[in-house]
Amino acid sequence: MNSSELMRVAGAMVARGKGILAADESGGTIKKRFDGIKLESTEEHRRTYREMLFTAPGAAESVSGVILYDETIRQKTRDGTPFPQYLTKQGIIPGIKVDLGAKPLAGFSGETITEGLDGLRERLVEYRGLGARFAKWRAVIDIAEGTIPSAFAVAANAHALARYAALCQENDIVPIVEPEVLMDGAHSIERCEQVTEAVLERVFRELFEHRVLLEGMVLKPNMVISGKKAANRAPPQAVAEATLRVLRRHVPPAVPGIAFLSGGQSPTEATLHLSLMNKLGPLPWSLTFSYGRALQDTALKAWGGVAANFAAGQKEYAKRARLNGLATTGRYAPDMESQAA
Ligand code: 5MM
Repeated sequence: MNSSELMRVAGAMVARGKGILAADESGGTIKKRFDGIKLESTEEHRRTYREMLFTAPGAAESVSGVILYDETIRQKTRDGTPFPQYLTKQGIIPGIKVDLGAKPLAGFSGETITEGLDGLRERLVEYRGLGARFAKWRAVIDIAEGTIPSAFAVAANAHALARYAALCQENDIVPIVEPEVLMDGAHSIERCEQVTEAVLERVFRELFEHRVLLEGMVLKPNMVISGKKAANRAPPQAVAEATLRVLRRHVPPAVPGIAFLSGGQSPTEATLHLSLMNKLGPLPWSLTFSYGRALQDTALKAWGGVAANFAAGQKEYAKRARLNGLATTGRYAPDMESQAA
């Protein structure tokens, strides 16, 4: 394990003013996104869409890294440059999703365990050869009435996350550790806070026991937020304060950065929350974004699968990247939304 290389890459992933694009939608998820714009999910359409994002003029100023999917890391720009090489030339670090998805956890109805540890060492070696310098593994924790999440499901997922992280570091790949507490449902912000605390406590215990180098990883958590269907959703300032309270209690300062997922928040909500948190600094870690939907939704709609709208899609994506870049320093304000891209 090359600790100084891991620390250097982790630091670059969470560099001031920049964040990460999550473009690692698996086959089923990208199909769902394309269904929304009535576009067939063919390999060429997926390639074109990713090329639109990766080559967007100006985006590299606010994007430190991109999470790719197994298919995408092997694809090329239309002039034949492999995506990882193209990104690297722009100063953007290529990463790869290595989990194989959340599957039903036997014996625990309604809960999942993320799979993908078998053969992971060998896959990491291959991905590094293809240019990946960081990886991502997402554990999914749902909140529901009664006993969900169970302590067992939280522990099993935390254990898998830590095994993944240790394997990544063994192969000189920075692990993004993503324990996502879902915002589906009608739960309160208080319930989300309680569950997120329990999850992060367990995740860091497992990371410690698996001897993971905290300085060479990035945490990708949910924000502490009301469920989407909650009657009285907590306002942005309460989200920022509750999220920071939990992170301060459970994330050691040795971790260089925290890159949030957006989890179903609207693009503007996700940007505002990030900015408000950064305004509450100084913080012991860099606080940035690793958004999928919140960075892509407006770009996907502007493009709509139409060749003539390629530049319009790029403009929307670059705009969201820039506004989120500002949010990493607490300098975003909602009235910037109406300003030109
Ligand atoms: C881009 O979506 C990622 C892959 O999801 P699937 O495995 O379901 O296809 C997802 O893991 C993503 O990286 C994070 O959840 C962040 O995305 P959001 O949209 O929540 O910001």
